[in-house]
Amino acid sequence: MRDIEKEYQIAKEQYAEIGVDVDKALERMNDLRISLHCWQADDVIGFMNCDALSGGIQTTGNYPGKARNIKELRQDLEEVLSILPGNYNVNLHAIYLDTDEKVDLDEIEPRHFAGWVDWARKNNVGLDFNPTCFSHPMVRDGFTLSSPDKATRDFWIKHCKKSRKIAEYFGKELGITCCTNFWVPDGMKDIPYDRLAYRARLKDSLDQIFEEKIDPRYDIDCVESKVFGIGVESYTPGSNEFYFGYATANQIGLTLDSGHYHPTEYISDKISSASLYVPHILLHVSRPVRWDSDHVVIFDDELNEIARSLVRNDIIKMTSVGLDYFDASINRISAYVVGVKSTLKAFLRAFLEPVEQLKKIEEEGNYTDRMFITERLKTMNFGAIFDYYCWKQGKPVGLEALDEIHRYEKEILSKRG
Ligand code: RNT
Ligand code: ZN
Repeated sequence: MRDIEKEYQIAKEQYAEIGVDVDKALERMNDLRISLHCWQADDVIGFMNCDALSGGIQTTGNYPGKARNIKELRQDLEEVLSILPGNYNVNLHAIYLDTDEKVDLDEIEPRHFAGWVDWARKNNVGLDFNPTCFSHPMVRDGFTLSSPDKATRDFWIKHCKKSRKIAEYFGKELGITCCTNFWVPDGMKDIPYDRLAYRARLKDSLDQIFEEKIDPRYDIDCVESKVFGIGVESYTPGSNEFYFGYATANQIGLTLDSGHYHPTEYISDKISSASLYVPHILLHVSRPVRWDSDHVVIFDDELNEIARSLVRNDIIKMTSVGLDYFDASINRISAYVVGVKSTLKAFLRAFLEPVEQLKKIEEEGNYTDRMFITERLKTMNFGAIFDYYCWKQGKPVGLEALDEIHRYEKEILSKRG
């Protein structure tokens, strides 16, 4: 039998030797509120009778057990939340509305999401929101807010405005700020002739969407850039420069998705810059593989660097940590658990650094000690501390979580058609 508490005590002494207070690090884990994306459970399909995902994003795989309706989706999210330690928001897309009414995206109202508010209260989570500007017939030739066609732009402007009102409603009802993310799939497969006109229209549409001021206690709006997508390889109006400029000029939030840049660019090195210019940062923690492929987040170097960026720069408060990936080739509950646990581990590990000491060493130009201590940190036993963190919250530790995932698959997922 493992003695989790004893292992924890040993690791704690190790950390004390390099000047880290482990109990304080664990307390700081409470500052985190991860935004759990609802769309891993059903491969980004939603409940608006859409049969295929479009807009340059794709899921591959047909692992059995995907959530087919709102009941199953909530059941899965509850299962995920039951396995994980920590605090959460659940991140909804507009297509996950809860209603029998036949409404189109430009007609959605808070009442169509009242069921989610009840559910969130019951499950002790906040809610985040996204207008869904894809997988819909009004995406005209691949364009929404930047379309040359005014009727198309107006439809999506209306949808985005309605979305902000739903976000405000979530924030008011739950007393937890709703972070709303605006991402549009607009772009061109081949080389555009006029790069400016689409951007000018996108800017004008956004100006209309954000015209109404909403109390940031309820809703914080963030805009998400992307360098390219499937079918829009040559040009996206909503590039990094476009949205970095837009968010800075208009003082709204900036979303940084780890899969949305050139392969040698990392969002971990963008976070600190953004923190100087925009009021809020929303992370879409994802994992690109060669291109924007939204793989399940794992405990890799970039994830650790992202967490360090927030912790070392002390900017957790101005940041929402959202996950954004969708893998249909493995058990979807496991995909959630691995992604979230990896993220939690990365943050815990970042909290277990002697931050002030290392900053001082660096400023003194003492790069010898900087290298030595940061290398030493890499093999410290933070795993024992993480297990203790899960155990203390009454959550499954290590492979126990996998046993639970297998049980759920056998009893629930395998019975879905
Ligand atoms: C797409 C963007 C966007 C979506 C979600 C579903 O490339 O990352 O955030 O993944 O809105
Ligand atoms: Zn994203």
